[in-house]
Amino acid sequence: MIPADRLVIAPEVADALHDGRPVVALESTLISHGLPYPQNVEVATGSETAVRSSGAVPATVALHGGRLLVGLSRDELEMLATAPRGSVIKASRPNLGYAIASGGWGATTVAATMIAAHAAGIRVFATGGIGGVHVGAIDGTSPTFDISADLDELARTPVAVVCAGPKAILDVPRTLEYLETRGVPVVALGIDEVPGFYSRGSGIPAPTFVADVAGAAAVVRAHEALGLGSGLVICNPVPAADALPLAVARAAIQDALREAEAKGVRAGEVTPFLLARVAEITDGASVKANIALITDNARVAGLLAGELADKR
Ligand code: PSU
Ligand code: MN
Repeated sequence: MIPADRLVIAPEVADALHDGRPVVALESTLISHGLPYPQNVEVATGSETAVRSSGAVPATVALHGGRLLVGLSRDELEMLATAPRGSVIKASRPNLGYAIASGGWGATTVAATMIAAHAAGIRVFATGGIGGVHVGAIDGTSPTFDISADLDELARTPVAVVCAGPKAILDVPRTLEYLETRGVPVVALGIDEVPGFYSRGSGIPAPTFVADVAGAAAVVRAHEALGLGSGLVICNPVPAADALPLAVARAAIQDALREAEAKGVRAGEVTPFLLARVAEITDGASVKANIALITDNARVAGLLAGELADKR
């Protein structure tokens, strides 16, 4: 358990949790490292608004001053979004202690946000895409072993994570296999394929799927009741109006991956490089899709949290 002096829960969030009202956690790495300013603030506030429109209270998670913050004020959100590049630590489970010890600003990944959400008693969390097994992680001429800590966090922390599927720049089939091995349910919402992040489908059959949010809530409730201890991945496809055709997204990602390989881009630079190249190749359409899916996931997570709170 995280002691109270390391965890600051915003009053509005604490009140909602105390009353058993729905709360949705939101991550902050996509604010500090995922999107450029000012789109990052727009998405962050847009996600909070979407959670509220679904009748739930948003709790954006970050860390500052040696403490995890669950629920940011407007000023704190703005500070995080406008902080000079490199001054905000991208905090995941491995470096969470380091980030807390630094005393400065840290943005939380899916893994770190799950840790904070669970400590605060929040059951539902919305993001864009989860981290996963990177292309070449296990099958390159020189395997990188680059597998996100998000996957093992999902295996050990019971929070339902609403996303648009694993990030499309990842090795999606192996990410799904890894989640299966670690006992993490992957549930597609309103589609029988794993959502393709930028595109609605991926061509990969969903391990399990439900028709609607009520169906997802029933799965989450049963999963929690069994005390399985793991989280769940609830995959909500990007809204049709802003989706990229699967072939377009795939071609852009293939080109970006080839360039990254040729340029020898490595480690933490891989994701930002790929996202930026895909944005250029698709003439900004991928950024539009990314923003739309993040906001819609927040809306759906709000509805899910509402269903769960109703039938406590
Ligand atoms: N998906 C995006 N943009 C992002 C992320 C995911 O479209 O910035 C972030 C999330 O916070 C996720 C993290 O948890 O990237 C995964 O990073 P890594 O692969 O280094 O664990
Ligand atoms: Mn990684």
